[in-house]
Amino acid sequence: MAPEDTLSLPTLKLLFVGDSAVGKSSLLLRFTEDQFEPNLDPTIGVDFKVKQMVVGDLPLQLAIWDTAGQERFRALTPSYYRGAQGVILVYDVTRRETFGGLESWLREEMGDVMPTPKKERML
Ligand SMILES: Nc1nc2c(ncn2[C@@H]2O[C@H](COP(=O)(O)OP(=O)(O)O)[C@@H](O)[C@H]2O)c(=O)[nH]1
Ligand SMILES: [Mg+2]
Repeated sequence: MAPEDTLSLPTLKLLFVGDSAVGKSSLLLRFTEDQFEPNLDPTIGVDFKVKQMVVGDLPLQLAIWDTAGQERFRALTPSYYRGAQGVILVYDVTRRETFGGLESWLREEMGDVMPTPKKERML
């Protein structure tokens, strides 16, 4: 797809949310560039990465937002959540507490911005 064609694509904002070091930035890098960087700096999150997809017959653009270590302090800002169409909750299958932590991410952090989330289990 030529870059000028992507400007008019519907764009969905998705966010990664979850405890530190569960693999959010790695998932984003894998999904957008099909790469794995074993020594990814925990504080180097990007604002967002863009990926074009076709879902059914509909071409669209995903803007996927990542944190830059602020999750350590549970201090994601309203601008991070604002306008998001979806949230990807991430946990580490080898650390059970990171799964338990998702409940409080949903309730305490996102309760105000997304009062009635529609949950879709992906994995
Ligand atoms: N074994 C394993 N390690 C991973 C996987 N994904 C990420 N990691 C490692 O887990 C650590 C945290 O990953 P990172 O993407 O920085 O997590 P974030 O803090 O949630 O963004 C890094 O050392 C990664 O290399 C995975 O699927 N398997
Ligand atoms: Mg990260």
